Amino acid sequence: MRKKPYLCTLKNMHTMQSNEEISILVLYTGGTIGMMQDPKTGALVPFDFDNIYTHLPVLKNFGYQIDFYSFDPLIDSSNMSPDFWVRLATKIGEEYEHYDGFVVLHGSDTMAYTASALSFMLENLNKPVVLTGSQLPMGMVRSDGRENFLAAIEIAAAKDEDTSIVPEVSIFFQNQLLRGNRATKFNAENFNAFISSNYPNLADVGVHIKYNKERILKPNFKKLKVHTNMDRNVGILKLFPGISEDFVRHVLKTPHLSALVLETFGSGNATTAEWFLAALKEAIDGGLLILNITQCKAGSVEMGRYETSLDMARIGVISGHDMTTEAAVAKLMYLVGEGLPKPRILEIMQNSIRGEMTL
Ligand code: ASN
Repeated sequence: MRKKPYLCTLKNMHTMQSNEEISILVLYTGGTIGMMQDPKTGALVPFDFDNIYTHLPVLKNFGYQIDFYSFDPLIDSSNMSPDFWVRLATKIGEEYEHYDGFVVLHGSDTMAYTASALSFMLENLNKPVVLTGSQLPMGMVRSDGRENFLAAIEIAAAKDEDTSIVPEVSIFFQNQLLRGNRATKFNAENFNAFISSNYPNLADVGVHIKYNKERILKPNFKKLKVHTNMDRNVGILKLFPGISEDFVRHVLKTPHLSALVLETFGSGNATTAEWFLAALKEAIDGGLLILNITQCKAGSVEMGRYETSLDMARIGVISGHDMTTEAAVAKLMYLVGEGLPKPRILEIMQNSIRGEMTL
């Protein structure tokens, strides 16, 4: 689709014409997938993109036009930030018309946050944006990075006739393609590091790539709109038995706090202590948005099911339904950043706008 040189371009002249017409942009942000051991300290540090190319000459065999763009500096994804998301979304926006699909190489630690953020920032996305990474550096013999990267490329390039099969933000990790804003990193060691408990896989990869087409978002063929005003004043408060009034009140009084994800127990339950409800009510009356998200990895908030969530609903805490914490944070950053009036934000929070919740 495009022929603009980047860091390097791989092309196999011996493959089918149709493959050669497909172009993929790989955006490299850092993370374990492209790391190597620092000879002095022994710690894992990011390396130049050229090293990935050295480890994956097989990329040529796809026959696609594959271009690479490296961010500078490359980062461990623990250093990911809304500023970086803006750079990433802006780059995808700038290159959108030139490519058929995008693969984002990203550290796994905060990949679900980035995938969620991109899903909201890229409105009317009609092309694949596949995030992938690895648990072991690509340079290691047993690395999972190689398979993850190659499958992500194939998925980003996959089309039915002229239409991308997965025109949404997704995460590919160890044989599974997950909706980006439904995924969570749940395992720090296993290659199978991500789950999407509340939404089925978009595809399963074995001998064949089996797309779950019914569950993949349909393209709307509208023009891409990139939103870059992510509000930074969003917080998370995780409840635990014994949480103190002082602590809760300090969090709620954080200067400029605009929205808070309250991580509750089970189906959205919390202590019924008077001080707790009074503190939340004061904050809500003062303009704070409080969203109820369960600490459980699967299932949904159901406010009013138990007495321990009834009062929260009454004072104006809103239900996050079955959204992940990552999606909740990103959605709040996006909606508050858009400068929408509070009633409109509350309304949108009760609707799924990018497939992020089941209603
Ligand atoms: N710390 C790494 C990162 O998120 C972990 C990984 O990629 N597996 O960048």
